[in-house]
Amino acid sequence: MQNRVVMLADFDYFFAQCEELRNPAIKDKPVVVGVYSGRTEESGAVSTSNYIARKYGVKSGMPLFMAKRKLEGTDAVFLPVDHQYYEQISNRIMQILRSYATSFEQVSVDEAYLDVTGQVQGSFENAKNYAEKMKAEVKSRVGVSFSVGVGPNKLVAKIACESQKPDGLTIVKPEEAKGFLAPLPVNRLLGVGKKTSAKMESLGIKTIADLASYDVQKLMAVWGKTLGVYFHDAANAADDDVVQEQGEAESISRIGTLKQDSHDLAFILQKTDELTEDVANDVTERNLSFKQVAVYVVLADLSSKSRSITLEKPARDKETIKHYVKELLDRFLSETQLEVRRVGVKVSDFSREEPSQKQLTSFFQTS
Ligand code: TTP
Ligand code: CA
Repeated sequence: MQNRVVMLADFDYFFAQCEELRNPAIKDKPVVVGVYSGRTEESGAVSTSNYIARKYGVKSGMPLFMAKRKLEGTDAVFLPVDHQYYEQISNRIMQILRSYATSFEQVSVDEAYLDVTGQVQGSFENAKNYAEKMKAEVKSRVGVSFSVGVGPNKLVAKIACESQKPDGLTIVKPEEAKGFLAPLPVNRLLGVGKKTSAKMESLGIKTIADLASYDVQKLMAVWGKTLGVYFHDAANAADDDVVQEQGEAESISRIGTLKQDSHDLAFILQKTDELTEDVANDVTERNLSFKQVAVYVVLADLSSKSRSITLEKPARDKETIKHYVKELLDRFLSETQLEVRRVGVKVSDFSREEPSQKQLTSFFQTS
């Protein structure tokens, strides 16, 4: 098998960086984003903070009153979380990152894995330039910085990424991977929490190197076959978990308002063609095929209707969407006298070739 080149992108101090983006005036101050529980003005916890605030000892999960105390006498800015806004920014970045990868796996609002083996011809030298280009594009188009780890698999990419933040780029070649992990404490591995690392320590296992050279049969005797083998492989920098999209979107849609209410098919199609362009781009970027095309219409009396059609076989192109949107709208307009105010285009019922391997990472996320 060809050497894989896997990247992890992790956005820097994400919620706080989003706040700086919409209000650059706070950039040079400590910025703390928190969830206010509402009981008193002070109660709640820190979600994240920018790196200036971190210098004063502010940490995620810390009570807000404690963060306030640490930042006393500074011009710190405290803001409530605005998930909707962070998701918008995240979606814009993810869309760009997705276009850099053969397969793409978003793991949270601010983290995604990319398999770029094909794009860089398996070369870690090329991967460096490629990651720099990707970082620069996101910086100039969205204004957000992030850190990247590059490795021969997801496990190494993730730990590489953590080793240099913010705005980091850390590359670990396959032949360096074991040595890179060796001195780190075992709790840097996914799935090794407090309890497990305490147990490992009692067996004399402190570093990943200790774990890598520990007898796998003994690990299996303590943790069972699946976990024992996993710990052994992970410590040896072995991980064949594939990068794949999780929880695929069920539909892709766009909606827009007409410049003026209308019953004219040609006029309405100008708008739906624009919307279809966006929908089709998303479909292509996510490497999907759809079997259902739908239009959504809000009429002048503000009532809304939708009409859909199921195709005989999956399609993936813009012209197919345009064709059926026209047919659906034409039929719909013949059924009503009312003018149209807003229109939407939606495709759904997706299919895609996907490997169906049970993943260890999902095993940990659910346990
Ligand atoms: P992280 O990636 O852990 O942290 P970060 O992006 O703020 O900082 P960095 O990656 O530069 O170290 O988490 C991503 C977002 O998730 C973070 O911006 C806010 C949110 N979050 C919480 O709401 N509570 C938490 O306890 C943590 C750790 C994160
Ligand atoms: Ca982050």
